[in-house]
Amino acid sequence: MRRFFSPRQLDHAPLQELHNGGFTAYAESPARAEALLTGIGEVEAPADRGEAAIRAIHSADYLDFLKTAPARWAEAGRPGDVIGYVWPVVGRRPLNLDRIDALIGRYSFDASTPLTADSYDAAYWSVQSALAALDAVQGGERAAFALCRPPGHHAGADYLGGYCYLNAAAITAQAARDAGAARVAILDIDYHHGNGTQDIFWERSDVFYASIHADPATDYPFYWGHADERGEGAGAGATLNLPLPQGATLGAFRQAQATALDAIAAFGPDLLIVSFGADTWEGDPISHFKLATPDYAVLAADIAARGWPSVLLMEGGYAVEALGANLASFLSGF
Ligand code: Q9C
Ligand code: ZN
Repeated sequence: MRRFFSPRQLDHAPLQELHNGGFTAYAESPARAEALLTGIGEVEAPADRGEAAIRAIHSADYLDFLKTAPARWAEAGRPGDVIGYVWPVVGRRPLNLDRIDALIGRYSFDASTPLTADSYDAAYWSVQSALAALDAVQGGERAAFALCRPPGHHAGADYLGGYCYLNAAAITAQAARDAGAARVAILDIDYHHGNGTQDIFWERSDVFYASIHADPATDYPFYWGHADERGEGAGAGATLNLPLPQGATLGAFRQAQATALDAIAAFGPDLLIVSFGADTWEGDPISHFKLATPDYAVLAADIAARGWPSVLLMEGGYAVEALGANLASFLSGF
């Protein structure tokens, strides 16, 4: 299987995040990418396909914010990376925002996702890796993998969060639509709900979003991913959330995935995009499912058995020592 990654994705390296009431070392580290690379050997660097596909998903003002906020932060005399401390209450008007602290509140939803001077560029190349994988599949490959890092599924059209800045899965889905795929499905099997992806396609019937994740009653991102969220308007029924309790093992996860795959089959996609997170692994430091390394091959084989052309994208996974083996297991199953 062709695999894509750009070394420029390593440049993004926030120092710390606000985690459970204190600052801790940033979990979404460049070391993650290095570890994932050990599991897959040689990778291809993606070509530069430009910003148009990104602009098809993310708003112009948000992209401008991502590029200019680090300099504004420095101008304000702040140390370290851009990080928020005030957020608008839902429905509150974003009036003439000028101060950097107001802007980061407007364009983010948590304090675990610092923005650095290198973040946009690294996220841009993470997206380019995804678009290269899409091109490979459109060129006839059965499946292709992109080592997306920073990850993407928590980022919305105009907000960052959950270690995510640009939503590679959403951008790839839209790029596939624009290249002629009539119906695209996204299967999200990261431990966390992909709130950004859900928000982006919430009212659309042409992109089906199915996610298996920790119940938001107990886990981040809390405000999205409940089972009764099914989409609205034209998108009613085109979102499927399958939350699982903490402690879930392969049996429950595999059954939920079969439910998701059946729903996707009923939808009838031309292309499948998989948001793959290895934070479902039993030893993950911030997550609470109990999948074992060989389980990923089983889950991947179940997906592959459906026969859809598939673009596989990396999302989370924070047990650095196990990432290579878990990714290798997943890709071997496919
Ligand atoms: N105390 C991805 O896996 N921090 N993002 C949670 C819990 C944010 C995970 C803090 C977790 C984001 C792509
Ligand atoms: Zn995750």
